[in-house]
Amino acid sequence: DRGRIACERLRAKLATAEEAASLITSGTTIGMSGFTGAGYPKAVPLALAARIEAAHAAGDSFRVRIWTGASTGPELDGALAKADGIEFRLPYNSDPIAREKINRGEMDYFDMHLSQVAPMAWQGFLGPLDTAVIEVAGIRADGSLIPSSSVGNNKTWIDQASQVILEVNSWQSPALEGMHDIYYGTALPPNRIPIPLVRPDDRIGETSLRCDPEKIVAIVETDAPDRNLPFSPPDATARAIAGHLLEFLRHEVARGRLPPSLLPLQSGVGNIANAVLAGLLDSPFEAMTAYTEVIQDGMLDLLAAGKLRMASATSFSLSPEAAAALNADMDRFRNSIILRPQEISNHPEIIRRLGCIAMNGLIEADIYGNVNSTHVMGSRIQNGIGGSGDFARNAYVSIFVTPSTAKKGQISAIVPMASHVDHINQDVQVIVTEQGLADLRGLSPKQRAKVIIENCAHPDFRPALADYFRRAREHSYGLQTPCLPAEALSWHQRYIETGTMRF
Ligand code: 0RQ
Repeated sequence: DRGRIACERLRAKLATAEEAASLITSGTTIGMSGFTGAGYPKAVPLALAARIEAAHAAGDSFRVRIWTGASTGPELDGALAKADGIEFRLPYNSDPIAREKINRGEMDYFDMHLSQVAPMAWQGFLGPLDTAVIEVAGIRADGSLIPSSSVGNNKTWIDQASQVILEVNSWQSPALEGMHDIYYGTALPPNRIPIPLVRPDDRIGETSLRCDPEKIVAIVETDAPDRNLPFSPPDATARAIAGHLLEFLRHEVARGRLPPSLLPLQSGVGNIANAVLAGLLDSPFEAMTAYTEVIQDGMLDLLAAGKLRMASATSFSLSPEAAAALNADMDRFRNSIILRPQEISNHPEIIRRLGCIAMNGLIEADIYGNVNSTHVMGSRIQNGIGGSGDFARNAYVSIFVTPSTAKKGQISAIVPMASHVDHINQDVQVIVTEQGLADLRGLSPKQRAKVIIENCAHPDFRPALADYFRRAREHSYGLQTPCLPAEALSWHQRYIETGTMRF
């Protein structure tokens, strides 16, 4: 598609994916585009993986360090992990092959707050960045870049890398142009100034990415879809969770603690988050807004129905059907969607100012409301903290949603003590399971435990939790947050040894 590269001078840099990959050397650091399966490069990482496999077959070592926005797709994390080509990865991964390598101890992974990636790169804490590999939807005549279906850390990677490789993907809708808002006003302390965003629909930047043409070493044309995973339709558990949450929001509006159009919504990824959004379709709330990280199917439905006035995010995360529908109808959504760099979509200052309603998933919560979002049995990484910490700590109200059990009922999501903590109890104000909702605001640890056990725990595990809590109150060393250290993690040990937390 010649029309995608309007800058004549840059057309001279057209190359194959193999030629582009040959410019990347072992031991270097690559900043790639990509966020929740959207806007990641699809050809160069595959060619790089083939190059790495060939090097390994010849007995040579070849591994690279990969930074991204968040999760990507099988052509990037999957292919490079399979080739054993990733030495170090940040800041978020959900690829199953990479997850396996990490949990086998064969790949180092720095799982970090998504808002902090770009600032830390600028602060120099992450080391130098050699190459940026960035997917774009097109190149304008002046050489500026039209971002694709995610923004992530692309601005920072392009600014920081010594060389830039671009993938121009003609699968991405040309109507994406104008949807993005790239803010160039960030600075390092002591020169940082307030970010001038006071409403979720404020535009504070530019619609394209700046890029020094001298740094561009190759441009590869592609025509491949984003990795879009289907959502399963909400099951009874997801619908029950959504029901409790919507009742809570209605109650907060009735009490005057939330306005009738709510406050900007943040919704995590996954089926339950999507079910909550589906529930909002039939809710009484009108003219809602979203200031969030990803736009999933449920958000598009809310926009299409006019219930959601606008949504600000850094990326799409859509099912194949929703992605096709969006691409066919992008013009309609262009004025109601803004895609921003992730340091802005997830910025603590803005989240606190706007008063977001944060809704995220969890792996387990303990009876005091400390939340583990990342590690199964305290040691096996699932995905990463992602943006949940950015939003949970700074939200107007921080909500966590989860089924009360996992692994066909063998695991309780409510445990005596979390085996790993991502969100301390002070950052967790509401917990919702299909059993019910625990409103923890203003409660002491012992009051929190009572409400969580009674409202959220599964009936099969509730008596054992209540028994633990009763004995802890009798025998604990201190009584602020009663705990029996030797027993507190025994539920996890039992699961590791027997395959069930049940007694
Ligand atoms: O694994 O499919 O192998 O069985 O975790 O669990 O119930 O499908 O729930 O998709 O909402 O994910 C916390 C992982 C929940 C997610 C987490 C296993 C379970 C299954 C998924 P299987 P579900 P969800 C903005 C916000 C951190 C990042 C974040 C997450 C798999 O929400 O990654 O919040 N959050 N970002 O079986 C053992 C338990 C378990 C368990 C769940 N207690 N023990 N396994 N699982 N609970 C978005 C971004 O930042 C990009």
